[in-house]
Amino acid sequence: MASHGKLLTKAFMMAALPLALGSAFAQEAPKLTNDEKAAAKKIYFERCAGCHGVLRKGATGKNLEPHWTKKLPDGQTQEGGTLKLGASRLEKIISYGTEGGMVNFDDILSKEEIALMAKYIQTTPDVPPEFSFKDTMDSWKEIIPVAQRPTKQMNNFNLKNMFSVTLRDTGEVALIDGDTKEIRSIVKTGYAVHISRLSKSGRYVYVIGRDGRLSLIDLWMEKPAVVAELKVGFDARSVDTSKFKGFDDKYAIAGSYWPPQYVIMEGETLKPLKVVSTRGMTVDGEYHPEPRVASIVSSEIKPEWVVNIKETGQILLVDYSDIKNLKTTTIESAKFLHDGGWDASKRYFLVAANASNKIAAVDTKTGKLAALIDTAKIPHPGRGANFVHPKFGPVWATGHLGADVVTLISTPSDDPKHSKYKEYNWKVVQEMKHVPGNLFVKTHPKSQHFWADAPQNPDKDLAESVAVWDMADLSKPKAVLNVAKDSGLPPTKATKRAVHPEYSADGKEVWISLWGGKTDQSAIVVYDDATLKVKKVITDPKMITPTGKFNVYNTQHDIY
Ligand code: DHE
Repeated sequence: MASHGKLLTKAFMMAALPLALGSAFAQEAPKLTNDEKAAAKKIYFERCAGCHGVLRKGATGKNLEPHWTKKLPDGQTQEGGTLKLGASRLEKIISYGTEGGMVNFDDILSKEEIALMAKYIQTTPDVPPEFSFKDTMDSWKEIIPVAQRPTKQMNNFNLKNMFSVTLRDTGEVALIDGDTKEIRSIVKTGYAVHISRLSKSGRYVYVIGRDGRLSLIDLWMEKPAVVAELKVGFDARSVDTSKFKGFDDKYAIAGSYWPPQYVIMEGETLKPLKVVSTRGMTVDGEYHPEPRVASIVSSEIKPEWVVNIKETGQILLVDYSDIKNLKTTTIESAKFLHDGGWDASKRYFLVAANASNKIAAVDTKTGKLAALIDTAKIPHPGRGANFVHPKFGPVWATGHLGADVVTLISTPSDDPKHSKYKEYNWKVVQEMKHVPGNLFVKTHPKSQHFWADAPQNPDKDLAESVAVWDMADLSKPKAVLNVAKDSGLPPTKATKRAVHPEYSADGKEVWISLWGGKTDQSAIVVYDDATLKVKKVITDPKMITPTGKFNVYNTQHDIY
């Protein structure tokens, strides 16, 4: 009886605890009007949630729950550093960033917005609504049914060399002809559209927006347009199709940040088939309510997708051969999984556990973790880049947001002429000197060059430039190309970030986005890869905030 009583008391205390905490926070938290709260919520979703999570539990960015945001003494950051400037601590962090990798928002948000956000993050986060299978189904639009779509290519474009270009702030993609450099179509897609991926056939482009809207574009139409649409959640980043022989584009999968889940659908219509939650335990054995789906890639050696769960550090191999009886292998790696790409053999998928400063390599043949490699701070590979190092053999490269190097990791190879490099496998064999703030690296099997950007570097000149190495002799000084100057666009006070190098299908050109503000003139600068000279500057009033560019052939075949 006594123990029953104790249990009841404990149960009561457990139930009362959140209320007590809630009221303590409610007393201390700054008061916001409904309008202020709505405005702050919108800014938080658009600018902060990607790194800190909607529940503010932290990932690439720090935890922003009230127990942190209200507790730190003025002048101190969570990583123990100090801030020397005036004004309140949170406003300073938001304005000027921190040495821990938080970027500055003083050029994006007004002073009033910064003050509002400093108050907002001291309040208890709201839990957004869920998005059920029915919600997904209700959102589904088959704009042009398969039977009414063309049966052959109706335009005369060289589709292999078409680029799908993210126009970030207009929620559109521009389809640009790689041969003529003409914009063939501008297609409305989701809000702050994120990435494009190709069907195995190379006919369809799948575009995912940060609002969870997935758009399917048919490149065979006279003017390529959206033929189907689906909302997979409120916030999403990744998409791919089934690429194993016999399942070619039968299914597609899209991963959502909120709610934390993935949706499996029909590949050609986007009709949803299944929604799977990713909530669960982290690799440290703690329950996490918001484990977001980061990168997804399709294996060609098994009917499986590699689905990387950010906060838990679990890598899922989702077997789609029987959707009704879904089998999943859960591989423990490290927390904060983000972006990644294949090694040259396409057997191993290497993914950054960015805030853990590690790269995890999954062996998709055995379904096991092949290696967990320590790297410099905050690796950010995009999809990485593969080449044969003159001294260490096949390597996969990642850049870093938080360190001034590009890391080269030795990868296994079945080619007998590479057997002498076995001893280096899964080791960091070289760190090439670069600058912090790198997001994407790229090369091409037909190229001698290796490209890296630095759009998040606080220095304007560096953020507007890219670096190019000669892979035959990495000891040669790298070339630094100032893309903003090379573009010939009028100089602006705001930084025009040079971002995301992408090769043409033949590996002879490199396209770099010059990502200006929403009202600035932006451009894509096309370089001749052999001479490093500008070949063409693609600019147009409709080319607003271009960021990622996805060459059809290279994306379809995972060439990087
Ligand atoms: Fe991305 C890939 C998430 C901010 C441009 N980005 C990815 C992937 C993830 C991701 C999970 C891997 C997808 C895959 O392969 O399946 N990105 C996030 C974020 O959470 C983050 C940090 C913050 C946010 O709020 O979204 C973020 N990303 C950005 C940008 O600000 C970038 C630079 C500009 C933009 O357009 O938004 C940007 N992310 C990209 C690009 C890729 C990408 C171009 C694909 C790289 C590739 O070569 O495949």
